[in-house]
Amino acid sequence: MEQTITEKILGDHLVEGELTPGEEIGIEIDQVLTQDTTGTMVWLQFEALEMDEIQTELAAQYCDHQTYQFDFKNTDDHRFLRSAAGTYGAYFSRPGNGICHQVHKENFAAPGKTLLGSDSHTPTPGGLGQLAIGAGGLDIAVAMGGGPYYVEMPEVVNVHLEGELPEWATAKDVALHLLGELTVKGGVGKIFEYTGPGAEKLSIPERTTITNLGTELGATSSIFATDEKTRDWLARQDREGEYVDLQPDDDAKYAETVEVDLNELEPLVAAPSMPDNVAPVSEYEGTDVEQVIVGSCTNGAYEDILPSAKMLEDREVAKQTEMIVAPGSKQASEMLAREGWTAEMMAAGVNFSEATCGACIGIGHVPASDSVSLRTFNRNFEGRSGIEDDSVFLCSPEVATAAAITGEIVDPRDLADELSELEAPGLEMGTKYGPGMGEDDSDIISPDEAIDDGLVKGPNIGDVPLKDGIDVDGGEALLKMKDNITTDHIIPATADILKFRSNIEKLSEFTLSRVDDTFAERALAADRGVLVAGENYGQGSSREHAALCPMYLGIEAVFAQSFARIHKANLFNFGIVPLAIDEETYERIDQGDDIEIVDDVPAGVSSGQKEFAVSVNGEWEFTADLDASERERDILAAGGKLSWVKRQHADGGSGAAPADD
Ligand code: MIC
Ligand code: SF4
Repeated sequence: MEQTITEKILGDHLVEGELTPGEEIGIEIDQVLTQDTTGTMVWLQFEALEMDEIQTELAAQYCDHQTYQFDFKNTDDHRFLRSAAGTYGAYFSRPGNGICHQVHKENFAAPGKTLLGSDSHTPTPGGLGQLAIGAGGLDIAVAMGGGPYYVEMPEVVNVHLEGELPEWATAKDVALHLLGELTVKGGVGKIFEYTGPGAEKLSIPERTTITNLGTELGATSSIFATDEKTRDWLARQDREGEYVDLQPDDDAKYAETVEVDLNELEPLVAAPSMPDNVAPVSEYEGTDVEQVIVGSCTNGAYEDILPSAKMLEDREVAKQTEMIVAPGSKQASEMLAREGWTAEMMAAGVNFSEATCGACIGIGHVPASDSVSLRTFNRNFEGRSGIEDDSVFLCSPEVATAAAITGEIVDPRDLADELSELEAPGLEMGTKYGPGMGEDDSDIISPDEAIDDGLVKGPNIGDVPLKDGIDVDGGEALLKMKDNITTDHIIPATADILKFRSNIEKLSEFTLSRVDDTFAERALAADRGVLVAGENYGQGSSREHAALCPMYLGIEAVFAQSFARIHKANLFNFGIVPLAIDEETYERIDQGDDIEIVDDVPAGVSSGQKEFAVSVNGEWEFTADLDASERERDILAAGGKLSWVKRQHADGGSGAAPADD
């Protein structure tokens, strides 16, 4: 049968199920990645599963989100992560070496392989033909132990690109255009496969910007075919041998096709505070800008920053504006520095940061109150920058730099008209990538180089809370929330809170504080309760803490109109029942209502019951749906995935070991 690229890679890795959209499949994972803010739980869970060695071909631990180490707790986390990587056999990328997606792309991403990562932007190396998926930490721990990864077989969508990007339009604008058209829910249950003559013209850094932003569409993953550009890019990283030719078959069947004519794209922005709030830059022209940041896992490559450097040559950052450049990796920083571009940018007034996520989640460079910040990042959820009423625009490095030069939002095409000598920088690939690559990289400690002296746990590294079985009958609707509640609302990632990622008891005090700062206290006092939400509950990051902390506070079920993919899996993994409700029911429920699930939930979960009768204040009833596979039901019945895997071990089952073909 004629196949898409996705079907080919999934077919090669399939250990359970069939490639029918909507059906659950189990796939073998070749590579895993984890980072500092989700990694501590991954390794604590790996330890709790009593694993002694990594079973995947490769595992890599990055220290990238909080590298400033403001607090010993962060430094303790990094030390623990290094000890875990050494103990169990993972590569360890030192703090400051760069953002996981960028560094993984440079060093390990390989076409045709599967990658599972405890970060939602794991699909980034899809631009190199790798099938990469983001998941919760517990799923990573199990995959690292050799267990298959289970996911609903997505629909494969063909994004057919025609034409060529005009001057000043960039790969970021391709992704923003799609977000504007399809919204942050548009990709749920889908993989986007980019094809057509327009796709062939894009370089690898441009492709990976697009696959990175596929996450904001809610997509399971995004992928490009491989070609000479892929081979050339791998060769630049000294990894040409890993090239694999990957093309969709001529008559491959896609669930739908989205056409994009690159010639028609123009510079765009995502206005505050959602990545799909997209408009042409010209709509906001003249808006004062106090801060500009270029970098992140979306636009942090050498090729993303070079246009900014070129635009700033012989120019200055406007006096009323601060410009920060935070490259995505040390490789990018080093290349810019060796070629003199860093000095040029510094002379123009740029504040150069180390290669870190930092500002993307409100760690450093928090915008001033009542100010506009333009960032080349992928998320502008309200409050994520570290200040509640923020006003963050997302855009390309070109649009960001044009604003830095003028101090206000300006269409770079208009600026070029005004400044006759300002030319569109276009794309220029680096000449020398390195110097350190792969195992020779001084900032990556290979499993062989590790000084393996067991796990080193500081006082902030807590235990993984375990739940045994489910005992769900409802409780007070402790919070009613709107559509598109992000995991940044559920567990913010700003510096003051992030340091408790390894200490669930403490972290849970901040649960849903961005929606209602009395929530955690009320939930603890109530002992048990439920949450109510609109569409796309839990969108955004993969952080399992957004399920773990509510579980710790006694949340038994979430009633929502729909759920984001990774978060729904995390709810199952921590024994919280995700129940779907319709809009009418959502409108009728009030915060504070007494929600009693009339049916016996443990029995219904185990017997495959799909609809559950629910009574509100003993006055009216509705039906809520449990859309779960048999495996997800077993996980719920066990009280969560950790207990489920442990039970399987005790029963002599396959546990985290791979299922037989
Ligand atoms: C994000 O961009 O929100 C993060 C921080 O990278 C998260 C991971 C986390 O919460 O630790 C993600 O995208 O999964
Ligand atoms: Fe880091 Fe931001 Fe990318 Fe998340 S989205 S991995 S915080 S740079």
